[in-house]
Amino acid sequence: MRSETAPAIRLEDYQLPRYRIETVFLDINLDPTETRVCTRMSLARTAGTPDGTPLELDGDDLSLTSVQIDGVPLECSAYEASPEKLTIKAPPAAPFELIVETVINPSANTQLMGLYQSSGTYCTQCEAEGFRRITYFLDRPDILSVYTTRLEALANNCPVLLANGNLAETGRVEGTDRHFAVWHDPHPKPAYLFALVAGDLAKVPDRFTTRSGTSVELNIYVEHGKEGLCGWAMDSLKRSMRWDEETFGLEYDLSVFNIVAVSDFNMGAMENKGLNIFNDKYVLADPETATDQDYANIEAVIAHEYFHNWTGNRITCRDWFQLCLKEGLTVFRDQEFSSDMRSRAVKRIADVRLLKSHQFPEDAGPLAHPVRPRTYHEINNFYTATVYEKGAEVVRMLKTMLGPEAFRAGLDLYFERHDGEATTIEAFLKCFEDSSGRDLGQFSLWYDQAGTPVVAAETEYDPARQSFTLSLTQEIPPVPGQKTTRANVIPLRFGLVDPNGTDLTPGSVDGATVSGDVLLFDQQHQTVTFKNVPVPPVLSLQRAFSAPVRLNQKLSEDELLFLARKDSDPFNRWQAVQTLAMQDLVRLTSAIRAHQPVSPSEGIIDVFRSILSDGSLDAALKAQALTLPGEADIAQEIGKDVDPDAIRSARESLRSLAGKALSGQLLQIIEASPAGAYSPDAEPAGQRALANRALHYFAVSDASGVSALVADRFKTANNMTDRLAALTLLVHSNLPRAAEALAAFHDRHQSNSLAMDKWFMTQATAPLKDAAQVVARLMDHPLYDPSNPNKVRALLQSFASGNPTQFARVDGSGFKLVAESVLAIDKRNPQVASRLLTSFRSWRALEPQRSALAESALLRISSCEELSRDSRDIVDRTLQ
Ligand code: 0A1
Ligand code: ZN
Repeated sequence: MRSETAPAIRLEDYQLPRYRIETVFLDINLDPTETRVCTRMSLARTAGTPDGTPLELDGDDLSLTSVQIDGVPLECSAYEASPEKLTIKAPPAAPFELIVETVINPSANTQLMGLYQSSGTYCTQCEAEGFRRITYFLDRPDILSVYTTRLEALANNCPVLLANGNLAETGRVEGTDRHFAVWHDPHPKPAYLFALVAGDLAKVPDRFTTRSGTSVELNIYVEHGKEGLCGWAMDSLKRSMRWDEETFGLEYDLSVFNIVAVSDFNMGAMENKGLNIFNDKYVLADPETATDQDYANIEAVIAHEYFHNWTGNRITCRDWFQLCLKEGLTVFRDQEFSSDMRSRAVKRIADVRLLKSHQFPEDAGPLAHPVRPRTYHEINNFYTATVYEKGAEVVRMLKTMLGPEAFRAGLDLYFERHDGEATTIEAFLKCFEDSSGRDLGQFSLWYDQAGTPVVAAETEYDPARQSFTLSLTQEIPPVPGQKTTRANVIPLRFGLVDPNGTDLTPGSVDGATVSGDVLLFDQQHQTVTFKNVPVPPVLSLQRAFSAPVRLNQKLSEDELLFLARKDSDPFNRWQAVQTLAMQDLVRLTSAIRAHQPVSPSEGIIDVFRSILSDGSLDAALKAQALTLPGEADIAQEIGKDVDPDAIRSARESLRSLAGKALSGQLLQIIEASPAGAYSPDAEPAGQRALANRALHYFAVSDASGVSALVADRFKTANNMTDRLAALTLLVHSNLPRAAEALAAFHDRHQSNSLAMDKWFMTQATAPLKDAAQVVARLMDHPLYDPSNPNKVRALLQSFASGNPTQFARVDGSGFKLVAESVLAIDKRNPQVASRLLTSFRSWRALEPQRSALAESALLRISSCEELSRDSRDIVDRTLQ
């Protein structure tokens, strides 16, 4: 464990590698405590490397057994070895072969980086810097090598032996009870894409024929007995493969594509070449144990990892600062895929909700960083909402600005020009410049400036001139370490909506470039005049959330009510409802804090009523429109001196008003919820979402028999979506049958670890005053396992980030519980600990009493001398 603050790595210090590794032959002899790794690599100096330049290979917690060059063991004086580094002092001038042997202990690897065991199965995680925990190597993404991997293990324990690429050979090791497999991957790749899996797993096979006629073997490997849970993942994989061919002309490039599901995994999944390794949560599903949201997540994550084959693997990152090159682009691609599979508007709303609830607070707090950071201490802490989600928004803006054809031409050029390379954001943007003839210099600021731009918009209609004027101002709020900022180029989709709800077509526009419905706002202040506008319109701005900015548009309540009913852009209809609700929630929160009587406004209830009875809207969209902004979103809107209890009371008062006022309509919807066999398709999922949203409001109405209705829905549910929705309502509203339902859920699902994660999470997110004690007690539950990241996320992470009133309790017990857990987990798994620690990131926005309590919890963590590099980095930045 390294307790010191790691040195800063800076983008400006990037240097080309001094050596390259052309081929790698790995011979891995698997054993739980003593795995022997023999690595044979062909090395050559890169042009310009002077004679005698030492070769410095990265390691992490390694133990060296031998080292040879061109078949000759090295004298001790010719090299230096430590667990973190192997230096060959004076390597030969001509290309040479280096053989390095290390011994590692997978069963003791609790960090889940490098080679580890999950339920007895050997597996690896090498991104970002895990390969150096297997062997000494130039562990950086711009070293691209062709890998051959020989795996050897006990034949009985590990009948399945997998690595990247195509299978080349298998056999018994004569005179032993061991067997081996050799895999060859012809595509040069960085070490972070290396993977192996060995164990006793069941195989679910299928095939896919590419559009050029190659038949690809597809396999999903899971624990025995779980074969029946892979159907949706396999179907999603085949749809992803077809979609990438049809949408981007990209075909798969090996004869086999393997997916392995493991239960212990730090993140969602990993795109290792030809051998994707998944957190089993993103593979396994059936109606009994998975919700509609789980099905949608599986579809998206399977697609995401598959799409990385081109955006990430064939073209990779030159260095880790360029992480968004593969992640932003791949998230954009998976979002597009899901939009095509489902409703585009509903998907957009869900993505924007995620962006606003995760990325906006990150960008507004101490952990803010640009989409392409310029410096880091620990790269594992940069797998963030900013790199992923804002990174995807930047790619989407590029498409919005250039238009679909020029965007596609730029991407085609990117694949043509950079296939087989490790490259940069500059090279990516250059492809779009070259294909479109546009200058993207100003656009590139989106990659380099942190903070969410705030756009203020004011309008004025001049009836005499029949002109409509829009005044725009942009500003980036202060971000730690960012001294100056420049104006971004912000593509704003818009519509001038006439009183009938029809978009007007203005005669001409002064003051901005407008093409179609996209206006480019690229100065600090800009005044745009639309001419020949016959009637005063209502401006619908930032349609489809065309740029990741906060919009301050002065719309009256009447104008918002109008857009909520009439806007032709479904996203902005939803947005208008959210804005109306948010304004009311902020007003109610301050009334509650000032001990004034609260009375939610009736306007929003009328909107809900008309949305519910609008036959042109699909159920999923109605469900989204009826979902009030979350407590954390309201906190963010308020910005400072935040009191989570007041926010919750405000939200509950609005919910209760809606529940009472609309109870008749709500009950009808609940009763019309889909019956019969479950299907995960978007349409019935949308109906379930609406019915459960209706139940959520109905539960706080005055109607009689409410709690019996919820309890009955729990009992009679034929799928996990409805069962979990009812359970959550019972527990979170502390209804009479809550304990009974929790016990029933436990008994029904105790043998299914993923379903039990929902049971832990439901209790951890209950806004009840004993939640911290309940969480502490559940940490001793026999099914809770602190070494399983999914369990930590289900219990502790969901408490810290999904239960704002109880995490930030005025007695400090919530902060204390999480801080102590961070310290305990940090010893075992720094990545999981540091992620949990990020839940403190908005502590300065809390009211003084709570923020003081949060600060002392953070100081307690900071004072620990044994802190991992990951947690040290987060705690230092959070406190700065
Ligand atoms: N590249 C993966 C995410 C990932 C990142 C890091 C990991 O370990 C530290 C694991 C997975 C993706 O984008 O899906
Ligand atoms: Zn990714």
